[in-house]
Amino acid sequence: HDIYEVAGDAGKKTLWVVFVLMLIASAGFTLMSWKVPVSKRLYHVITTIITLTAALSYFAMATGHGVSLQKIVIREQHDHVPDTYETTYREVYFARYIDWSITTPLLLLDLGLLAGMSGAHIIMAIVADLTMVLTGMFAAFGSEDTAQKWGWYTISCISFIFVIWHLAINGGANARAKGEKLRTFFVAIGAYTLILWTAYPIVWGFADGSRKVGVDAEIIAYAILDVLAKAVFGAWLLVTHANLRESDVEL
Ligand code: RET
Repeated sequence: HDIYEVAGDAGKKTLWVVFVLMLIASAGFTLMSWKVPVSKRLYHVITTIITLTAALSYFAMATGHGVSLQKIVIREQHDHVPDTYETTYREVYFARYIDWSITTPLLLLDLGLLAGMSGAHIIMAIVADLTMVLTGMFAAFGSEDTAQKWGWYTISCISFIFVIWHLAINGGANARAKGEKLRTFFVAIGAYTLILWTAYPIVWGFADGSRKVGVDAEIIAYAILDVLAKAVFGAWLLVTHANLRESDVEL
């Protein structure tokens, strides 16, 4: 009578739906790239890699890869039978962290190029971002309510704050220098990104963290966030880029 927290039908269907949506987005971004000269395709390429990577990650999760059944906690049973224990297992979808370690740096690259940040500043934001994702993965593999688990979570959140702070301060200053139109767009898509990205550690806290939310709800919450943060973000960026000369990247 161990307890298993695993995906049900709703979760599994959701994984397949997002796989298809990410493929459609990738195809759409590729078609859009063919409408502009090669020299203007950098955002298209970056953004297509983002949704393609997500498609691979969702294919993995939908087919049962990239997920491990993690032993979370062992409790003594209080049914007057001595020495009997109940173990709780929960699925940890570690494919997400592999996905995020590729896609979140590329999202930051999109935003960094848009703002006109220097290579060095973009790399600093990306290193903090990778620290956030990898320490978040260690948190996910911790046992229930340990200092280890929440310690990693705290380190991940601090890294996240550094990413945001860096993008807002350095990115904001550079975007301002590129004129009013670009600054307005950077602030809008930056705020959109900030709100969505902030939802991830909140979902994590209720799902992987305190396990108040089941695996299906976790899958659905991340699915909505992933579609908004990757596919909708990408569409918005590419459509705006087509009509905003200041966003052109000189390499
Ligand atoms: C974790 C848990 C530990 C604390 C923090 C997290 C932040 C995750 C973020 C993920 C963003 C993902 C995106 C994916 C694809 O579009 C690892 C959940 C701070 C910010 C944008």
